[in-house]
Amino acid sequence: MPEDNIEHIDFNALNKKAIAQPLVSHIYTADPSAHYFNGKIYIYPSHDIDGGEAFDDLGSHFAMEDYHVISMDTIDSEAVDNGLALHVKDVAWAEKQMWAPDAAHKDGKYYLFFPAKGYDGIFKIGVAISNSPTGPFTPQPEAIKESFSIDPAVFEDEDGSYYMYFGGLWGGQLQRWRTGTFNAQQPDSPTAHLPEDDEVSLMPKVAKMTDDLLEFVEAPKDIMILDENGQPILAGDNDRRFFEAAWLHKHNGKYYFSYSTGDTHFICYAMGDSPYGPFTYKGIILEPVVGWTSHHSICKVEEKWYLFYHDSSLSKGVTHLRSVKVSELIHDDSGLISPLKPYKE
Ligand code: FUB
Repeated sequence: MPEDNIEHIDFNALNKKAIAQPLVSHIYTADPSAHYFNGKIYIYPSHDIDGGEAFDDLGSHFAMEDYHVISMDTIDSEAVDNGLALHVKDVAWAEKQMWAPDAAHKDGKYYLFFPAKGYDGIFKIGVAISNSPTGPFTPQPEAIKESFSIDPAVFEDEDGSYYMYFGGLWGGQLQRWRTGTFNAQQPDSPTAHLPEDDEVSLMPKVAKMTDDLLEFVEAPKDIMILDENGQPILAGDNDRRFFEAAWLHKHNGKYYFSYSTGDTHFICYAMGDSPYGPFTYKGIILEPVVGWTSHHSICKVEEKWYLFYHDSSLSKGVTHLRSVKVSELIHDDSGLISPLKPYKE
């Protein structure tokens, strides 16, 4: 239910049919990266504001300036806003657009990974450190070397290795890096430099992280998303190709790479046997929500899995004013994920 039909939506009726309600309603939150650290749930969302920027397909209206961490003692308890965790004015290399972040915990320290646009108009990914999961976080003076684009998601594997997945099309600029350097031509076009429909789609990136989680060990690589015949998903396959919102979780020894299809508004997933892929497309996790974007995370809390996601129901459909929600996610006996409809029929 992207914004095309917003004027026809009865939001009171829709909210009654929603499978979940916003976790907090005093601020707008989006792009929730949820983690279970030391027996408590921590959600690292974007903090949506109306920054007064006009709507465009580069996402200029997503003018976020800071991050707040939301915590919950249990999945049913009240969600608490822990206040300012990091502001763009404290990040030397970043000018604006603090988009979807993630976090990791290692050796008693907490790491906040975040994309932002530098003063040159190019998205990079930064890291900030705290002794507390809720911050405040102290940013590194520079962005992670060889990082680019948006939507970092950091996965800790069972052997203690950490990997960052990232990338996003259109305003997320992934298509501008096809040759390995930033292509600044046609700066106002969200779709310039994309592959043709019959070419292989742009794939998300992965890089293993250094032991101190501050840099990449290796140059970022493509992770391949394949169809049921083992062929890479094509750029024109808009219902299945990667757009943004990378996430990785592991269940019963299998790696699940999930992502948003952007302009077709699905959260879907692909499965593989290695954190580097390849991953084979398996299906939809979440049908479209109200609002253009869909972005999620998947987190195990005790013995159950949960999907954290957002929609724009609280703002009555304003695309850049979103609210984080959570719903239980079921893996069936064969390991497949049961798709969720965000509003009951
Ligand atoms: O919140 C800004 C951007 O919108 C995120 O980085 C994307 O994933 C989309 O949700």
